[in-house]
Amino acid sequence: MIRPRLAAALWLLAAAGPALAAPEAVFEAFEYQGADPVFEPPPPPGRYQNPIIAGYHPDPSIVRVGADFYMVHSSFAHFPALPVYHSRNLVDWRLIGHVFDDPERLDLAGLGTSRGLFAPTIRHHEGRFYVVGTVVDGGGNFVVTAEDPAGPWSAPVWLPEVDGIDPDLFFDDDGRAWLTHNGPPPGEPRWPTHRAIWQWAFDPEALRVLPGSAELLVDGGSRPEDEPAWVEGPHLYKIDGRYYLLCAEGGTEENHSEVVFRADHVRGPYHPYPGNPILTQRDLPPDRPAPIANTGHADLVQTPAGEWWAVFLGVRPYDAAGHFNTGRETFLLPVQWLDGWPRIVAPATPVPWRPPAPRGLPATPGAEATTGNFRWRDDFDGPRLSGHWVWLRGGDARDWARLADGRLILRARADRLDGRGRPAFLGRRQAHTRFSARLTLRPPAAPGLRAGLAVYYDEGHHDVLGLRRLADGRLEARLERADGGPPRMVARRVLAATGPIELAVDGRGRELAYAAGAPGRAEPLGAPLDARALSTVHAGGFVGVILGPYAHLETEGAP
Ligand code: 6LW
Repeated sequence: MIRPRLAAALWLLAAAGPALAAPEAVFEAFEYQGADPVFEPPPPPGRYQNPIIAGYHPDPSIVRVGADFYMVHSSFAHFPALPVYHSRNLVDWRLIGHVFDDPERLDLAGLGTSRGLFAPTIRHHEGRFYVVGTVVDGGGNFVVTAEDPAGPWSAPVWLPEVDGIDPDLFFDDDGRAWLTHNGPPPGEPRWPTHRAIWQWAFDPEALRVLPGSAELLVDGGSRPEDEPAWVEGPHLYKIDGRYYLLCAEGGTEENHSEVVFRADHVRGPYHPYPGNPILTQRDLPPDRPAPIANTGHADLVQTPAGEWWAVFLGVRPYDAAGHFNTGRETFLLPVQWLDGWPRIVAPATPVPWRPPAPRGLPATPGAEATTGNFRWRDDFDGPRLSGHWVWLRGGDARDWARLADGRLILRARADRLDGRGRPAFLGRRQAHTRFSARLTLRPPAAPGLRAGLAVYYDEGHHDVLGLRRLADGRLEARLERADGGPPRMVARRVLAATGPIELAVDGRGRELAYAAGAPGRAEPLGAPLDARALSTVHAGGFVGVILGPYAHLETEGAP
């Protein structure tokens, strides 16, 4: 007989919650295979494939140090945050780390998926790497430094004086440094999307801006009389004795573009290039075949041989209405110089899919397949999680995820994908419009455990193909979709299999087809779903789809 006190203590222990008692889901492998027709066959020798990084990697910023190129990207509420890539030849890349991988140093709790880390800039000066960026709806603008861009990076130093987003750092040859960023215009905005570019003197030792040093560089954009939208994403360079200021303009959708200004002095006045924009695809018909669209937000880099190249973001829509689920990706093109002005793409000219590669550059050691129809498989047998897995809103994934004996074990959490918490979910980026992903897992046994595959755009837009035990012990596969509201059941089936189960999703442009069953014998679950529900055009925001294993602790009465 249990004495009342002990019984009460046991009850308290149980009621203390899921953290103690939460069941675990066991995943054996995840395999992803791209199948986009534009990537077939692979490019001929001497040419490279655009995008250079396929799948959501927007707002690229690039720096060269000696023979090495480093690139960073926005990552919003995904964590680890701000991926860092390395290359020697600009076309082959390897993920070497993240600017933020310590959950103690970045608070993303409660943020919308498309808030958090916007547009960083990476620069190098006297042996130190600097990244400046913005945590939107969080700490605002910050600077971090590192000796090695693979990390460790310092704790962020916040720049409370700096309003707005998209900070850039520029080290002049006279030893002075400047922080240039997007902010509100002086006075009342004259049109709803009226923004400005501001500049502060920056102290690279104290890591702060000089109080009172802010000056206005650009008010409104390249042709203010046209009321351009969202001048932002500034990057400043000194080339042949003159200052060049590149900015994104037009908004990050179909009117996106890049414009350039030039000045004889770092503080201006900055004059717009009469031939602006220097990059856009908005002047092309939306129903052109295999479009690359929404291009803008560029950063320039010079090779050791003196050639200039631009990295920028673009998207690959799968229909004439501009839908894409792969987010904004990173593209590369050479810069042409015309009368002392840089140009990335001539007017009304499509961004080429396979341009000639930069010449004379060495191979990238350990290069990964970051474009083309790559296959990516994780058997969960490494010592730690691959850096290509991300989770939502920071925190330490070791609280709920671990690797053991070649398996990934997720401790189920009550946090749901349609909330603003930290669900037990690991996602990798969807890098193709046509793709196939397969997740193998053990059938869950514990009551209340739902384990499966999530295809996630944001808290309002995602699919979950999950397994759970019914009260009678049978195993059910159930497909749910959230499209602007709580998730709704789309299809379900009782599975006869007793061993491991394969959950599959096949992307086919506008369709997402789900299947479940014994490995290699998964059968369709319901009719294919409309992929557009998980697109940026439909859902809004700045991210792309990520997909992978998910474990949820269902509470009484949950759908
Ligand atoms: C980024 C801005 C932009 O801060 O989109 O395309 C915003 N340009 O510069 C979010 O990525």
